[in-house]
Amino acid sequence: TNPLKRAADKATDVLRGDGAGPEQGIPGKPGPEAPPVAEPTEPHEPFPLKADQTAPDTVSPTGQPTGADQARMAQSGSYLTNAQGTRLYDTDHSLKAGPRGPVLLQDHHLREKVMHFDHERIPERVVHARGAGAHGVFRSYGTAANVTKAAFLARDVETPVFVRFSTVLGSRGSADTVRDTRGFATKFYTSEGVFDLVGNNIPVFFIQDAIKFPDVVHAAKPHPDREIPQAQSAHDTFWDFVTLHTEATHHTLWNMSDRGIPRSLRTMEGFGIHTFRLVDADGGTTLVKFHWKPKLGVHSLVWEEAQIIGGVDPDFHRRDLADAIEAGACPEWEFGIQTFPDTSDQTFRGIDLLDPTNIVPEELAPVQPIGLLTLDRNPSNFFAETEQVAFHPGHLVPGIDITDDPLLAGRLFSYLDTQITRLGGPNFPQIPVNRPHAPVNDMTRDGVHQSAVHRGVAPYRPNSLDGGCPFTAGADAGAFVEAPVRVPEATKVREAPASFDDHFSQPRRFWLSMSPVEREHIIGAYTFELGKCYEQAIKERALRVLANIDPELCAAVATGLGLPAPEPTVPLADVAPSPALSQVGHTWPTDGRIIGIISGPDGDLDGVRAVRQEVLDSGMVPLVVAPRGGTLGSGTDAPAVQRTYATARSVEFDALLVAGTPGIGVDAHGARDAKAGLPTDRDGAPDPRVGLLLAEAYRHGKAIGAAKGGESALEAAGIPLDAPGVIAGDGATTVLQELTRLLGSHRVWDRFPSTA
Ligand code: HDE
Repeated sequence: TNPLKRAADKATDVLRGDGAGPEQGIPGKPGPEAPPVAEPTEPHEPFPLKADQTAPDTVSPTGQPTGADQARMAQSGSYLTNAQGTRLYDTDHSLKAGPRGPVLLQDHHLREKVMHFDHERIPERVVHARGAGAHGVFRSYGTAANVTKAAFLARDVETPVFVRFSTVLGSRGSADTVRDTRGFATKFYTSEGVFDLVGNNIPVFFIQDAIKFPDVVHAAKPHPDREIPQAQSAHDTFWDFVTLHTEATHHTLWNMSDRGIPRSLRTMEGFGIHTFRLVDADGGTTLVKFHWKPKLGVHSLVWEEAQIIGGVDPDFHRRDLADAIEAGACPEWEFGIQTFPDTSDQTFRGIDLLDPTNIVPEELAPVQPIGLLTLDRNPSNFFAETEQVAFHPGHLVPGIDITDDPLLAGRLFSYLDTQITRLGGPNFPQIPVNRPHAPVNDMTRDGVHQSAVHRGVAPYRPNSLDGGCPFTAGADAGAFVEAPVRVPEATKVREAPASFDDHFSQPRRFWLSMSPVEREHIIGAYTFELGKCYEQAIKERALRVLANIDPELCAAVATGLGLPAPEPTVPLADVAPSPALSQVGHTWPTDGRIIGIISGPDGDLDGVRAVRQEVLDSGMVPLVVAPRGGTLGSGTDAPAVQRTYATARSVEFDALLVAGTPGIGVDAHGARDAKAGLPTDRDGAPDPRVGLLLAEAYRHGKAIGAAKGGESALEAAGIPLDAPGVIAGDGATTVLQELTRLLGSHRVWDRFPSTA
């Protein structure tokens, strides 16, 4: 069933209960004619509890277990109450001295309701404020069991998870498709406590030392005077910082590549970035880097699409994730590790593993699959779950430990600290989405928002009054014991190691690994972003950085900016490309891809029906686009219309198929036929918005098909029928088969100039 239709039905349900006068809702005082419609029509049982919302083991003052009951308290019973559980007869009118009289100060319900509302907002995250989350399950293959004793990585173990994806720079209400890094944070509710992997979709970071984090974030956030631009890196302070601070070069290059504008959260890779240390049952250690590989492949938008979506559908990624899960197309990622020997120098093939601006190419250390993540349940309350979830790289379990990456060290401090401001105190682990699924028996007590009622009198150790309880465990009973790593004897310094000084060879490897079309996109991104800067000196400095990555890249961007290309200031690194870094040249599953089927009342309606069914059968999503809403044609099997020419925009579709004549729709104001505004010599031309749909899809390298006369719409849009990725045929379903084949490569890459 179509999630959009379900949403519309829900909305209708909500709208149905109108027409009640206030006095009709007073229990015991029903209105003369109508029943009290303000009451729920169907009193229902409390919502079912979620497995991940069980609380620490505590008791309430009445001796009743809390936690489970607390979650139930959220919404239970059939009647509206105040926050103290007292039933209310009216929540729509303030208490007044007569209907036209002054509002009375004694209205305690008004006071409570508005007081709570006044405090509904909490500070947004200082970074990663804009996010979308989902619940899921992680199934371990057991293939890492020889390198880690972590119970959740043993064979065939299933662990509940909550994942939050985010952009970094924008505010909570900013657009999803801006050019930015994406957060990919996973909370594993393991049997040994919570493990958080707080990663990104880019495997390297801007800085090598946590002490630079306030600097990079201040530079990238909106300018402090006017607070613009929102959620953008295309401004002077960002480029000022990243060109002066050249260790940011590698991450910036990834941002300027297609990785900075993912097609979907479901088609992003994820990376733990830092090198972690796994510990096996015998105490043996292995260094690892964590990877998430999406089953659907790694796909991106093109920049024009990203910009259009920012206005047309700022919730594009959030909606896509929720719709896919609701439709049962649950996104999956394989969890993988690159493993390295835990040597004293912490390097692998000359690559410093403690430097978070480095990757280790997969060709040198393959990513070994160790489990599968499936996101299968949307949050039922955004604030309670996605907003209040609190991640922390220090949430570790036995078998997973940290290394001396100086960036990670600062994070271990920062994430706890920030929750105190954001979530209002130290008891955020008791918020349902943060509660461990393992028993909690700690000795922290009290504090703001304490919701546990702890037992016992001796929250200290050693004690005799609580019988010495609780006991500490040894490593053999599942305790987290730090790996006994030797700390080198050294002098205190504020310095980085010399191995952190190479800022250009890894970016050069990335550039050399890109296909021509990906390079073209990178050039376009730098030209756009630097073109938005006002300061000439910053543009010139940026070109000097680019010259040290690659002269061709530098020259192309310089041309776009109208500036001379400088010479490199360091010798160009002699590095081999890593083909695994390119997103182009593979074939991927087409699950969940969106096919727009354009047709009018005089179009190929049999074709529309047949294509719709085939799209559904192959696990993709058909959206019928027609001149008007309702159904296309009449009769019981008339296809329902999901988008009209007024509501459709090309960016939503992965491929378009015109089935017969598209016809003319009503214009955006709903007042007249769109054709009415056209010059008379355009008579007979299709609706101009169909032309825009097709022309944009063509420009963005999308597969386009036409059947049974739909070709004329393509021609009117200036699309050559023999162009790459344009399929014209007599049978709509035959055309669909070709489109599906093309979708396996995500886009028709041959249509981009660099490959022509
Ligand atoms: Fe974060 N980061 N970060 N970060 N980070 C936060 O924590 C911080 C870094 C990442 O969906 C904050 O709860 C410092 C690297 C994600 O809730 C804050 C440093 C990586 C999220 C914070 C870094 C990340 C955050 C803001 C430099 C990739 C969103 C609110 C040492 C491996 C998590 C919060 C979510 C969030 C600090 C660097 C990823 C302020 C000091 C490197 C995915 O604590």
